[in-house]
Amino acid sequence: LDKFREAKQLEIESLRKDFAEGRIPAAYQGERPSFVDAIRAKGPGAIIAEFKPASPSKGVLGENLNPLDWAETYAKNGAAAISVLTEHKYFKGTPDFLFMMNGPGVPLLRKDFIFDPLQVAMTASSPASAMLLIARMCDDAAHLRQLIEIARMPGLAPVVEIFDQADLDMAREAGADIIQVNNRDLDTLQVTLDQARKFITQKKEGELWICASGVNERAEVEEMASLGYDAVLIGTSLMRAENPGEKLAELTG
Ligand code: IGP
Repeated sequence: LDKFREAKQLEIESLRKDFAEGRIPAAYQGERPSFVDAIRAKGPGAIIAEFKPASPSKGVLGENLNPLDWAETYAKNGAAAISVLTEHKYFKGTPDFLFMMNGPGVPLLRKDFIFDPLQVAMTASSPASAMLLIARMCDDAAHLRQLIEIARMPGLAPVVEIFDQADLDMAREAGADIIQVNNRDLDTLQVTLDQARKFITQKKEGELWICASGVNERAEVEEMASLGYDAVLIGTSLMRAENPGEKLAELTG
């Protein structure tokens, strides 16, 4: 995770400078459709469809992609929410995607490496409904709690990603209520759905759980739904599909 952290340093420094000099972006004034309600409305195994032009594990996934076209395709074919990569160096994303993909009205989840309160505050100036916070990028539970609380102020849903038991314990201690189990080890890039199978046994009443990474087929979505996952987040297999709309419809069931 260190390389991802490092990729954000310049951006954080420039945010600091902007804030220090009074260039504080206004909060987004439009509607933020509820991320949690949209997932609950689709029932267990709702699909969060991800848009990313590239990834560290698979390299470039597409050239000159039109973010709005993808958002419309995802909206039309049953996505409960759309995950949008805004990280530039490894995923070829930009925060502009959040504005470009806002049209269809499906809640947007900002996917990036966010561990500084200013990055959280900045997200409030975009139309995102939710944002990813990776537990282990934080120094401790108090740090994570601070990010969670800043996210909630303008109505953004904080999604806390975990890889192991210590992460889950930290997420709970920090007051997280949306837990995302990442099946991909971000250091080795190895994927196993056993991660998702193992942790879901600890789901508590009132929490929303998301299974992320390595899901390719409808049967896997059904298994995750039956285990208790409220949503399954799918990126690569949609980005690489011959016909992403058809693939999403098939995954949605
Ligand atoms: C998507 P996949 O295997 O469907 O492409 O996985 C998603 O889980 C992944 O993009 C992701 C991610 C992240 C990206 C999960 N957590 C944290 C960046 C940062």
